Amino acid sequence: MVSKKMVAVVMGSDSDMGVMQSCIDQLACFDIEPVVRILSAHRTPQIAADFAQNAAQNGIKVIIAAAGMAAHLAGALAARTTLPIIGVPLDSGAGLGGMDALLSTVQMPPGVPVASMGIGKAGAKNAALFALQILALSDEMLRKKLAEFKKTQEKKVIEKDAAL
Ligand code: RP5
Repeated sequence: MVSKKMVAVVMGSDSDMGVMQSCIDQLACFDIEPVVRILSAHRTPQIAADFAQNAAQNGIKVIIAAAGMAAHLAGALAARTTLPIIGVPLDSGAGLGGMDALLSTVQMPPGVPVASMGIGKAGAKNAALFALQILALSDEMLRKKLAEFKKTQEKKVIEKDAAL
């Protein structure tokens, strides 16, 4: 049985919330209310480290970590826990389109994996779905809900195609 606080959604700044709300909303569609925190690898390094170190014993199973610019948050958390870390690189408006954050998130050294999603809102939504898929490995009800989600998504595209 999935409990509501099994997923954490952390982000480097409150300015990231606009995009990360779509991750939180997607989790809510599956009755998951995540632990949401603003933690920064650079501005609050010790608090971020403590969060990662204590996450498993606090009942968290998956951590979604979003950040822009030199996005070290996902990697910094991954260094301190064996929980799966899903990274969401964000476009901070620095003129690089989020490529700065993408490379900072995805190019982890061997031994410290981060599952990086794509940049921005699509990545935020996919992070939620990926977290749900991890939880669904040990939750049959959740697996069924995810299968229904895919069917509904397929139906919507078919209807749009038919309406052309
Ligand atoms: C990153 O720097 C944050 O994740 C955010 O995307 C970016 C800019 O932060 P603010 O200056 O808006 O707080 O650490």
